[in-house]
Amino acid sequence: MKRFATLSLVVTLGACGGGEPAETPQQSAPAAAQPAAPAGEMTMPDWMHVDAAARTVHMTITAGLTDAKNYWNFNGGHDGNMTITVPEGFTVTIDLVNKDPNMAHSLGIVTQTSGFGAMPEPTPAFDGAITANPGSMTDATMPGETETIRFAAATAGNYSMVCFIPGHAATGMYVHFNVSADEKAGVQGPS
Ligand SMILES: [Cu+2]
Repeated sequence: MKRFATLSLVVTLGACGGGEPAETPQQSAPAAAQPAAPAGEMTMPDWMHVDAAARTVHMTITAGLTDAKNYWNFNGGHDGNMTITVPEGFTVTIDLVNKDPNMAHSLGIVTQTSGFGAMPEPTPAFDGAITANPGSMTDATMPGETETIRFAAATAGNYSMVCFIPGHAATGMYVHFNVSADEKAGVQGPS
């Protein structure tokens, strides 16, 4: 089912005073430095479940869980301010739920960890680690839909979870995704 939402644009009009000095023209700011990956203690949020005996991880990732970045976030994480860690060799199942009222999203795990362009290469780091039609505004995971992917986190290392809808990762729709060689699992950052 498609849902439609009305966007209200609130425009604040400044007073048109006659005698005020003109504002100094803004220089174009240099590109913001990539924020460091969060370093705090790992926690196990209720959206992530690890079965050590079965060597599986299940997580529910909601695009637009909060309104941060105009809903362009994964469980509220964006701009690399969250790190999800899974143990190497475990089978990872991710349910991508799209709660953004307006916009398609997608999810994939890639080797790139920063500096995303407008259209990230939709090549997953692990077989199966990407949702269908990930760059399509009309055929990716649409508002109200859920899509499930499953893959083996085969090789330890630092990866990213990104959205491939044009402009989303560049705007900040990515979080860190690490595969731990020493069986660690959990989340750092807002969760
Ligand atoms: Cu997106």
